[in-house]
Amino acid sequence: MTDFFSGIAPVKYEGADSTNPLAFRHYNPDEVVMGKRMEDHLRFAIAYWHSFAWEGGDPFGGQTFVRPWHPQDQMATAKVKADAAFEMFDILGQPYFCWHDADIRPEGDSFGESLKNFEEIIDYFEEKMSTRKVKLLWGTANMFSHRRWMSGASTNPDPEVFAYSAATVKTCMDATKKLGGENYVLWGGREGYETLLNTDMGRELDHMGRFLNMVVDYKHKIGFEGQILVEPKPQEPSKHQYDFDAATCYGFLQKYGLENEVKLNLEQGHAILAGHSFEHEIATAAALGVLGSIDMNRNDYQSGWDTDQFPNNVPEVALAYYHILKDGGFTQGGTNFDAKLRRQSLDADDLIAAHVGGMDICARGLKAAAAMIEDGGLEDAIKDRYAGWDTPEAQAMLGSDLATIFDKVAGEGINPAPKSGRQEMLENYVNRFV
Ligand code: XLS
Ligand code: NI
Ligand code: NI
Repeated sequence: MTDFFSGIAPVKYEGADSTNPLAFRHYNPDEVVMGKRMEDHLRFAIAYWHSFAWEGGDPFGGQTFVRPWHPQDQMATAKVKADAAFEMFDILGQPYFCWHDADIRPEGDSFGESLKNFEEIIDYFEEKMSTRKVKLLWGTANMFSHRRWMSGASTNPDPEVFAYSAATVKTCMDATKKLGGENYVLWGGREGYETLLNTDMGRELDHMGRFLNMVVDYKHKIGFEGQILVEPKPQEPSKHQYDFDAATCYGFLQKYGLENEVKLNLEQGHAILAGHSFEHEIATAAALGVLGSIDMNRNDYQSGWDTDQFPNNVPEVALAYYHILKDGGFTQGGTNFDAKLRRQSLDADDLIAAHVGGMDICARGLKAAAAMIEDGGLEDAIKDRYAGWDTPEAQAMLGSDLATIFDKVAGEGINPAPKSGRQEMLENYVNRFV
C-alpha cells in the first residue's frame, strides 16, 4: 500500500449530467453498444511508462514530478511503483495495462542482473494480478533509452547489440506470455538513421526483417497466442525511422514474408507526425488486413513532435473508432493510452482526471461511431458512389486489357459525366453525430 492516491475513491459512471470531475460521464463499461459491452469494445489500457516511469522531463528541463517511488533505480522503489500502479488500476477499473521492461525494473550492471530484477517484478505483478481483473494488453522491450541502443537495436552496426536485442526481446516475450498478455509490441525508435553518410540502409532493413522473423518464430516456438504488433512512427527520436507509417510497414512485412504474421499498433500522434490523420492510418491498416491495436493520444498540431497528450477531440476520435468498428472492432487489440500529463500537472488527481477524461472522450467517440454505423448514411453514400461497379460489364473490365477497353471506348463513344463527391453533405452528416 502507498498513500499516493489516498482520498481518491474508485471512479464510477455517473451520467452526462454529473459535475464530479473524477466520475465517468460517458464511459459506462456495461452499456451495450452494437451488441457488445462498452468495456469490451474499447479495451482500455494504461501505459506504465507515461503514468509511472516518466518523471516530467522535457528537452529543456529535468524532473518535475516527485513520487514515492523515486529514485527509480532500486528494487524496493520499483515495488512501490508497482503498488501505486495497481492502486490506480483499482481506482480506474480499466481492464488492461502495458509496459516496457525498463519501466518496471531497475537497470542492472549486467544483462543477467537486469533480467533478475525484471523477473522479480514480473512475479510481483503476477501476484497482484491473481487477485484482480486487470490484464496485460501488451508487453514490449525498451530498446531506445539506454546508450547501448543509440545506433539502433536490430539495425545496429554492431552484431553484439543485435544479439543483446534478441536476448532482450526473448525475455520480454517470455514475461508477456507468463502474464497472459494478449499482444507483443515492437516500436523501433532507434531503428532508422541520423545520417545516410554512415548508414547501410539495405543491410539494416535486412537485419530488421530477419529479427522480426526470429520474433515470430519464437512466438510459435513457445506457443504465445498473442498478436505480434509493429508500431509505426516516422521520426523522433531518430531523424528517419524505417517503420514510417502503416503503408511503409506493410511493404516491409510483405518483403520479409510477415504480412500474415504481424499486425500494426497505430498511434494518433505518430499518424500526425507522418503527415496523416489517425483515421487514415487506421483505414490503411484495415484495407491491408493488418489493423491490430491502437495507442490513443493527441498531438499538438503546432509543435511538430510527439506530445502524447490525452485525447480531447470527439470528432477525431469518433472517426478513428468508425474505421475500427467497420473493420469488425478489436479482437486481441485495444485502446492503450500512450499519453502523459503535462509536466506542470503534479498531483495524483491530475493523473486520474487525465485518464477519466480520455476514457470519456473515447466512449463518446465510440457511441458516435456506432450511431453512424447503425444509421448507415456514410456506408450508403459510398455504396452509391461506387454503384457503377456493380454491373457485370464493369466487373468484366477488371479482367480485361487495355486494347479491348480502348476498342469499347472508341467504338461506343464513351464520355463519362462527372458526379458530385458531396463532401460538405457528408461532413454535415458526421456533425449530426458528434
Ligand atoms: C513512442 C511510442 C512508444 C511505444 C512503445 O513514441 O509510442 O511509447 O508505444 O514502445
Ligand atoms: Ni505508442
Ligand atoms: Ni508515441
